[in-house]
Amino acid sequence: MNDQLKEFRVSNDAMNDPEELQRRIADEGYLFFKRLVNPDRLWELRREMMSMIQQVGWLVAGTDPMDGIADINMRYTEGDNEYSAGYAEVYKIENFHRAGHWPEYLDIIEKMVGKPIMPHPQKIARIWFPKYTEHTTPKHQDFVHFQGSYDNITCWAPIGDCPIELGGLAVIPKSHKVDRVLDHHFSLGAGGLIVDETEHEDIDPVWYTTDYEAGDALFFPALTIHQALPNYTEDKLRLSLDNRYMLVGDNVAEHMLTPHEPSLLTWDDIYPGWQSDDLKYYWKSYDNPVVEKDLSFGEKGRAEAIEMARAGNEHAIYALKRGVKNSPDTVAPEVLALLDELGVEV
Ligand SMILES: O=C(O)CCC(=O)C(=O)O
Ligand SMILES: [Fe+2]
Repeated sequence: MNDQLKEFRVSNDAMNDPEELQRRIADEGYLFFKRLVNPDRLWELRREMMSMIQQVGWLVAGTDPMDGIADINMRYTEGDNEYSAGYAEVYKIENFHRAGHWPEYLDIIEKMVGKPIMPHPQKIARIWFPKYTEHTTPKHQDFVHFQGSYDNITCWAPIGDCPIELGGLAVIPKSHKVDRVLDHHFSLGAGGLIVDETEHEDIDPVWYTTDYEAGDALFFPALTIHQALPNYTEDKLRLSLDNRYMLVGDNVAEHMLTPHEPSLLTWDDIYPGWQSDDLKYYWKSYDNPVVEKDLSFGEKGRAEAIEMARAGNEHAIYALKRGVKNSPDTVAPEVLALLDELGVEV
């Protein structure tokens, strides 16, 4: 393990002790379990998802999809139209959505929160290309993206093994104790927002992670600071799940009732190939209050990107160019004028 990274505490010893789990997550701001789910189920899901990823052309043809050998001429990420095209095919896979409802996850989350929960309809898969590290998910608190309630729980799980060099998730224990949403700033990485934990004296900026194995799962509440580690492998894709769970009766932000945005899909695009109906629109039988998405976090990041681009920041210029390329119809005239002024070809 990298010198600066510490190893997670494993909480399997407390799996059947809800009070102890509640104490630990309240104190540490995360819970990590080894082999919470039978690894075979993850390997099966990996086969299905990686086979699709190979079909969309992102894995080297003729290699075993289980090895996840990326064609690195095709490095795409969230925000690229090319990413959306491939991700949409993966996003339609029924078993990928079903994984967010596996009883192993639901049972342990109910124990750690001590109340009934509902999985958010918006499931997320991360398909991370090697050596594309400028786009890695930066340090953040999930609330800025998923909103609704501080009590939401994120579950992050690799689909297969995920040693540190493949870029798994790392957290700062106890960082949730800041008990507020910290200022986030523009970042080129996934989600587009980064927090600087060193600006806050009440946070001890020590990062914890592990060499994840198939079946392992990490859980944390919406204020815990975390990031993905860079995928430094030569040629391997990192494939993982990140799903969110809410207390029944809590607020849910409206965008969490829709498919993950980079897929550019609606539920009606997703459902036709499914074998079973039980998960289709399942959330409609709950009456959780739906609240509007707070756009201020993203708007602040975009405003900063414009300022930083004006000052010559390469990441900000890249992000603005990407916006123009992928959503030419919605791009602000101010952005076009700025890129023109900077002499940037789009
Ligand atoms: O896997 C990633 O790159 C980001 C995941 C993340 O931020 C999360 O699970 O909340
Ligand atoms: Fe996150």
